[in-house]
Amino acid sequence: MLWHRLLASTALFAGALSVSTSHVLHEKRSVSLPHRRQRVDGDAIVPVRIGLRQSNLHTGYERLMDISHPASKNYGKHLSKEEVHSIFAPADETVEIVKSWLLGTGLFEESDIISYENKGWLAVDMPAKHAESIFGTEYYEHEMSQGDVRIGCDEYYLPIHVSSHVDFIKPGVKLSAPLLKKQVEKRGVESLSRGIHRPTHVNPPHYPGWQMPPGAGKLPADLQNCGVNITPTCIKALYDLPTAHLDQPENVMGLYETYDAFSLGDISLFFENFAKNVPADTAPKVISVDGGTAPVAPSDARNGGESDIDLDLSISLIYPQSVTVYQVDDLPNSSGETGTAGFLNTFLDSVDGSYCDYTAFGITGDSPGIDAEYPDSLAGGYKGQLECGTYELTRVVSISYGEAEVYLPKPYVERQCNEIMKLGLQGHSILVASGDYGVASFPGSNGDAEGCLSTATMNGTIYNPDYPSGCPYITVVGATRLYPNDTVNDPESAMQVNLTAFNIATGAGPVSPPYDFFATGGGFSNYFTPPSYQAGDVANYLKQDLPFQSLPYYEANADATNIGQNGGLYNRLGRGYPDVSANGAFLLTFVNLTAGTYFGTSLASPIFGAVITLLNEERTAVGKGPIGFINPALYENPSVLNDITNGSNPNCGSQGFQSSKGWDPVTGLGTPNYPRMLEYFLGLP
Ligand SMILES: *[C@@H]1O[C@H](CO)[C@@H](O)[C@H](O)[C@H]1NC(C)=O
Ligand SMILES: *[C@@H]1O[C@H](CO)[C@@H](O)[C@H](O)[C@H]1NC(C)=O
Ligand SMILES: *[C@@H]1O[C@H](CO)[C@@H](O)[C@H](O)[C@H]1NC(C)=O
Ligand SMILES: *[C@@H]1O[C@H](CO)[C@@H](O)[C@H](O)[C@H]1NC(C)=O
Ligand SMILES: *[C@@H]1O[C@H](CO)[C@@H](O)[C@H](O)[C@H]1NC(C)=O
Ligand SMILES: CC(=O)N[C@H]1CO[C@H](CO)[C@@H](O)[C@@H]1O
Repeated sequence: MLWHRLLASTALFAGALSVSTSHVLHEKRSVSLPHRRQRVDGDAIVPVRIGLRQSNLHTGYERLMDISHPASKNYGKHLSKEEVHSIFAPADETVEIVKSWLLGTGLFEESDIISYENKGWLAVDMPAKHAESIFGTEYYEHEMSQGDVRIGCDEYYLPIHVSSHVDFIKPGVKLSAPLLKKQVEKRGVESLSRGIHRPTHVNPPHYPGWQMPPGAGKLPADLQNCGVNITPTCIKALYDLPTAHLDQPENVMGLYETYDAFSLGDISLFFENFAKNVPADTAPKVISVDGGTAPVAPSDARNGGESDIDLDLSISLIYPQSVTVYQVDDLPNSSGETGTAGFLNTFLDSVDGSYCDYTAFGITGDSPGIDAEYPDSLAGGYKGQLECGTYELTRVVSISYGEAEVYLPKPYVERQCNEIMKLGLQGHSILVASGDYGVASFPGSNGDAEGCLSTATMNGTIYNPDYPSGCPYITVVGATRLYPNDTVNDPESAMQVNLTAFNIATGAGPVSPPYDFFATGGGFSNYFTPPSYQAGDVANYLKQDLPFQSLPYYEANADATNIGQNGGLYNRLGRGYPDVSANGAFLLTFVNLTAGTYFGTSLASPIFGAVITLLNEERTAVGKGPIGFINPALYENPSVLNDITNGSNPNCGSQGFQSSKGWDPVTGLGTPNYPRMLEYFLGLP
């Protein structure tokens, strides 16, 4: 990156701002960045990208409701890829206005302005002093933990007549270069291995001093200790899942993985011990997207447990149905080495070629500096071209990865969410784990130990909603748990676990803060408002007489620039998540051939994905199409789920939200009640 090299110079540019009264504030940062360094050298070349605003993006939601709402006469009438693309073809009317403004400054020649093929954005490489002058701002370097530097500004201005045609400028409020290492993290499937090495058979439970709960003695032996050791058998009992028997090519279940990779040795140990109906040599199909590779040897550093667990759970619940792993991005780009903050776009490109150069919310194609770029010249990098539309997308995909929503610019997230809406229109169900740190993002996010947000007056107390959970076209899955004295016939609670206390009980070493306390992720997006299918439920929750009512809140504005306003901790106007939940605690499994107990929403998302897969199979068997985007049908008829009413998701120094009757931002609408779901979804067209 050109400007990166030039930043080495420390010379300050003292350029005058040339903003007249005809300019308006276009974007402003609300949460100040902690590590601002010196002013950018005025002669450093900055690759400015001007995202052009599109006007034809707002009919998608109605169309999705039209085919996903159970009361609609068009329920289940999914569209073909071609139909979806023709509906959302980008308009291109604004480019001339922005271009003539740029030319009018006298700083650029026509040939300096690069207009991308479908006119979604304009690109001009210019000295920082020119960018500062035309945007009325000052660019600063921001140094992050690994010593990476990105540049950006706190606010910038545009002429009134241009502002309405522009979504955003980058670098701007959005910083322009790779920085934080490994922002995309596995959904903390916390390893709690207790020194049991290379076993062939494990005798659960691993919970010393545990006594069989009252009533458990009447249950079959393999259901007696589900409160401290969840197995596929326990999960089937909790949700009344049948033993799967169908194997239809159209219902292969998909798993998204990046960096982390499964090991055949581990999953086969799981099947041998806990899912005896699955042959021990059962393996998924692996699709390598842009150089991703799997499986790896059990002892490989990339075998962190995430992929193993996704496969353990999905395969054991849907076998003989098969599973496809989309192993996304080459090593340099997926390891965090190159600092990419985005992680879903290259996957979406690979399954929908039109997304590669699709324009929405002012962005065309992938975002350099946020998304991986191919061919990748780094050692071990993928040398081919970016894969566009190379693969078919499975009907159901579970994603157990995430990061803080505010790490990504709102238009970037909106464009991606719009693509997920398009996949819903085509009958796909996209699920994501809601996160494991309650109302915070990952520990360390946003420069805060717990992963909470700050303002000038609030230090790490503002809730930090997760991405991509805010997207209302995703089914966001939270986690539940049983307590040790519970059986599968007791109601579950929200997943919360003190890992240090657990480790003390099991004889393993302590877990250091802030990793020592897990709580299912939930809350309210700062970028998205509640979709109509959810609005009533969110409003009901916000009326309930629960302890969270004592927490101050804010109402996020359209650009989410007022996070934390008036001392508020959460956005009372946001899309609430999760939508649903499933068990995410006490999974005894094998990673690096070593037994350990795992917790997290990473467990919950593949379980819920398996449930949708089973339902799709039953629908296929009677000649019906897939369920596709499931949220509107579930919110319309929540009685097909077990409402979870106990527990909460604390963090950021406060109590978080409380689970309650009906939808709540802790466990959503609840866990699957398979017989009711089956009856309901078989009854829909
Ligand atoms: C896997 O286990 C082996 C043997 O116990 C150990 O040497 C190796 O470091 C482990 N690998 C990882 C990535 O922890
Ligand atoms: C914020 O709180 C953390 C942890 O208590 C502390 O280390 C840090 O110095 C505080 N920062 C400010 C700006 O007060
Ligand atoms: C388990 O539940 C029974 C009956 O409610 C109670 O008597 C017992 O004390 C409980 N045990 C623990 C360890 O909480
Ligand atoms: C977790 O448990 C440990 C040991 O009992 C305790 O010291 C610690 O305060 C607990 N942490 C939280 C966050 O409750
Ligand atoms: C409800 O959740 C709390 C933790 O928030 C837990 O201590 C308690 O045991 C749960 N109650 C039941 C009945 O499961
Ligand atoms: C955004 C990002 O960091 N992607 C990297 C992927 O790999 C290529 C080739 O090494 C880098 O140039 C990109 O920066």
